[in-house]
Amino acid sequence: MATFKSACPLNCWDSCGFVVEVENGKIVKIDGDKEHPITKGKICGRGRMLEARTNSSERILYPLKRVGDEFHRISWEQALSEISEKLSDIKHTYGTTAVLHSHDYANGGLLTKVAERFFNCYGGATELIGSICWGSGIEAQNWDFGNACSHAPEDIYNSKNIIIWGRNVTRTNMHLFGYLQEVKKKGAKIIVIDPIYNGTAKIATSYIPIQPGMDGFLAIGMMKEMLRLHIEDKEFIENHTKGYTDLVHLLDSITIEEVVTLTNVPRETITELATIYCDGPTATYMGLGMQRYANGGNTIRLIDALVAVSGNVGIPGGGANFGNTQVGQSFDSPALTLPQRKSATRQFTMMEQAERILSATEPPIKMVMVSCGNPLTQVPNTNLVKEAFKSVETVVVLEQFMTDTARLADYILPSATVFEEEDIYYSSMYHHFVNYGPKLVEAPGEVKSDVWVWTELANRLGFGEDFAYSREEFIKMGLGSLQDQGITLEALKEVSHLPLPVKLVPWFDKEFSTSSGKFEFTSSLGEVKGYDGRLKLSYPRESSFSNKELASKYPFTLLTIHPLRSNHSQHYHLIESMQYIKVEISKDVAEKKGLQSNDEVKVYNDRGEITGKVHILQESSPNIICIDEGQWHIFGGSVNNLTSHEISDNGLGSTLYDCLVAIEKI
Ligand SMILES: Nc1nc2c(c(=O)[nH]1)N[C@H]1C(S)=C(S)[C@@H](COP(=O)(O)OP(=O)(O)OC[C@H]3O[C@@H](n4cnc5c(=O)[nH]c(N)nc54)[C@H](O)[C@@H]3O)O[C@H]1N2
Ligand SMILES: Nc1nc2c(c(=O)[nH]1)N[C@H]1C(S)=C(S)[C@@H](COP(=O)(O)OP(=O)(O)OC[C@H]3O[C@@H](n4cnc5c(=O)[nH]c(N)nc54)[C@H](O)[C@@H]3O)O[C@H]1N2
Ligand code: SF4
Ligand SMILES: [Mo]
Repeated sequence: MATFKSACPLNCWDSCGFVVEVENGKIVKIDGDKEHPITKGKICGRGRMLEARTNSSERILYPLKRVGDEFHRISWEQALSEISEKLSDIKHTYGTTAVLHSHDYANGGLLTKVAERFFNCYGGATELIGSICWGSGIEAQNWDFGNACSHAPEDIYNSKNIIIWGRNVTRTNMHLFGYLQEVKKKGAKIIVIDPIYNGTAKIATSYIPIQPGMDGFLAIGMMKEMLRLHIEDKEFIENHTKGYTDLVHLLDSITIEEVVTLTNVPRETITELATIYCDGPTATYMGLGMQRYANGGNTIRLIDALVAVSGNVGIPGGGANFGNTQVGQSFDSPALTLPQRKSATRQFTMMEQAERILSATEPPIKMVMVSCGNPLTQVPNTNLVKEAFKSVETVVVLEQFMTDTARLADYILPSATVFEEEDIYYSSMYHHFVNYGPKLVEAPGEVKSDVWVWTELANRLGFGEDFAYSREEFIKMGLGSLQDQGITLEALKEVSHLPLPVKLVPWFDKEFSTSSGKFEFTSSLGEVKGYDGRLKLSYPRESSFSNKELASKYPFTLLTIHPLRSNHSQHYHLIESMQYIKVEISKDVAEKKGLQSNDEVKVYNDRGEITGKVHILQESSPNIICIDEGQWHIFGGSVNNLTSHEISDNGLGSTLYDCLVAIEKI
């Protein structure tokens, strides 16, 4: 038996370092790397289960081709030549944008970018923009700060108060939870704002249940109180911001009583929160849940404004921590993706991909290639996604397992897992370390890496010279100028993880990346893009405030949050106890509908329905139903049968949690 350092590839805040045991060419155990400065030897079950994922007897081992309702094993030669012929024919008949590359970010490896290189060299496929995950919030922070940057994890030691705002830390960001436990002992105040009383709320100084989608109003209420009490940071506002008059005008347009009604948060609590914010340093850790609403961009912008008005921008222990895109920006993406090589382009948003597949005419979508994504369970409005994917002549899916998306494919190409190829891993969500993952075992059957597939297709399509590089050469290409600062592949091989040169306290110098160089309450980037750049009073699309008629038919808000033991859809098939739909409901819903634990229920709206077993939430806002996302169709999913594919206010985010439903006992 031998042990090796490796890295978690899963799409997660934490990007953990691993220690992996290998015996007789097989992965036998995965543990945490104690020497990793942030993840310190602790990993979660999803990471440990990558052993089961890798060794699973359910892995797809050979290229498969659909014949009628069945899949037949074919050779790589047949798969690659048929797919490349189709790509070539489509290019000549319809143009390259008749091909859609559908993906998400299921693997945090640098070389997943090689897919983009392939489509750019092909001539430019239809590409997906925006993000179901965090699109609204990232765009919001681009408008306000010019970039979305978080403070380094250890900076939390400088915080007097910590606001966990819509982030399910115990489930999704375990190392932040470790830091919270530590700073709590040293006296830091922790406040959790969330419609559901979650694991983090259990250790909080106070828990504030909020009406879903109404966080922006809470931020407005706090800012109103700051101005009333004259505790705002006048120096920062005066010297480093743009559009403050517009903000004051907005704050004056609503009363504190209205804020109380809209948020369900008592007046005294709002005042107390305002004083806590101004008696900092106060760090705000936003989650992604609260921006998956039609007003999601405006919500994050109002919270950014609150952090700015209270003087918590650019100071140690402060921050409007959402994502940390400066991490990914450290790499030389253009060197890997060659954007200059595409001569045509068309963009669909991730959320609207199904609708656009169905409506596109010039050219129509003739082929969809899926990699690192499972759109049939993860993209909103599953029924529409299914209709769209079924309507396309050729669907090619690069996959490890027979997912809902793979089942709809015409060709399935078997993909390698993290331990079967070398790569480097990072996450633009939280910390700034890049981790090395060596090749530890041979891939089973005829499994190949995605890079190998793109290379073989490129060879057949006549642009093989752009792919005549080894994996190591590709990694070095992506490391770019980082190599001059000592972040080389050789160094990573030796020490397993290295910090990237990012700002540990972003905006410390108060030089913002906006066009004015200031923090922008009124956004010039928003205006350039054709939006009103001012902050607003805005509501979710599906709520009693914005659509009374819909709310009388479907009175409850459905949240479809991330599962504890699975990373999205990636673990359900390996954990038997998870293979059903758990319908969590707030106590008032149970009372109103006469429901008890374990009752069989149907949850539905105009888009679809799902059936499952009731579980009553201990504490939450009223009118809440919660079903974890990611469930496979064979086990009763997907909950995205119920969600909407409409986009958020700033155009780049989803409205997954902006979803009204009804519930009935079966
Ligand atoms: N176990 C596990 N961990 C994961 C993942 C996973 O699938 N499983 N996925 C990873 C990925 S890709 C992501 S994007 C992150 C997401 O990490 P998080 O943002 O922590 O998780 P979410 O499940 O998106 O939702 C977070 C919280 O938002 C709350 N929420 C919903 N609506 C509102 C609202 O209107 N206001 C407020 N204040 N709160 C609201 C929910 O109750 C939930 O507690 O997690 C990562 N980590
Ligand atoms: N209702 C609802 N829907 C959601 C969310 C929600 O909160 N609620 N969350 C959204 C969020 S935050 C996100 S990030 C998305 C995630 O959406 P996805 O990224 O589509 O979700 P995963 O389940 O991680 O599926 C990825 C697939 O990629 C495969 N895969 C893993 N590694 C590789 C690889 O190296 N190569 C290839 N070719 N395939 C690989 C896996 O086997 C898996 O089937 O889901 C979104 N959907
Ligand atoms: S899923 Fe996240 S917390 Fe779990 S091991 Fe991977 S990076 Fe760490
Ligand atoms: Mo995500």
